[in-house]
Amino acid sequence: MTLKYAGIMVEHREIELRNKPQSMLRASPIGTVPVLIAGNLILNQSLEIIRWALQKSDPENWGEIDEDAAQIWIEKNDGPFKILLDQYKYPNRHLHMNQENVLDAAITLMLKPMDDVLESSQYLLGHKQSWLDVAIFPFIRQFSMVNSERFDQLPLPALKNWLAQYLQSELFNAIMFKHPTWTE
Ligand SMILES: N[C@@H](CCC(=O)N[C@@H](CS)C(=O)NCC(=O)O)C(=O)O
Repeated sequence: MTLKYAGIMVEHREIELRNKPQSMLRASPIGTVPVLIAGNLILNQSLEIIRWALQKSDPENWGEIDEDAAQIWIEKNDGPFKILLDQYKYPNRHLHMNQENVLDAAITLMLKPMDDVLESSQYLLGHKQSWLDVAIFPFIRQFSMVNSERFDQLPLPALKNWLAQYLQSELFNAIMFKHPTWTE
């Protein structure tokens, strides 16, 4: 979404995680996606890609934010919330976990604090959207999709509005479509 926002053209190579192309592993041996290759530069962390794109072009100042506040959300998201998201998404891999307990933990850790913030400001860091909203949105989207009926019942109106706004956004819909798998 940030690449699109910044107007950066990329050749998108969709891969299968079970069948990673050698050229991808040569460029980025850690084998995670996304990977961005721009000449000699290879970035394999989403946040690095976001920052790189914003350095090139940031028409609505997504990068003008309180970095410390953003970092607190990112650490919570990428750390404990990601663990809960995986437990919630893949209950078969976590047979000892109870789904409702995982949901409760995710609400307490992340979803309710986000709802509280979004109750008083339209975006996570105030009245203006920033890269932070766009970075965290896909994780909340994934969480909401695990059991959408259950998610709909949760008393988190501001979070749901924020999520719906991104789901309906031109930006998301411009990039979210199925790409054919790229082959070497
Ligand atoms: N910190 C990395 C995490 C990337 C990551 O873990 N990506 C997952 C997919 S969402 C992946 O590629 N996993 C490797 C695999 O499943 O083989 C980032 O922010 O880009």
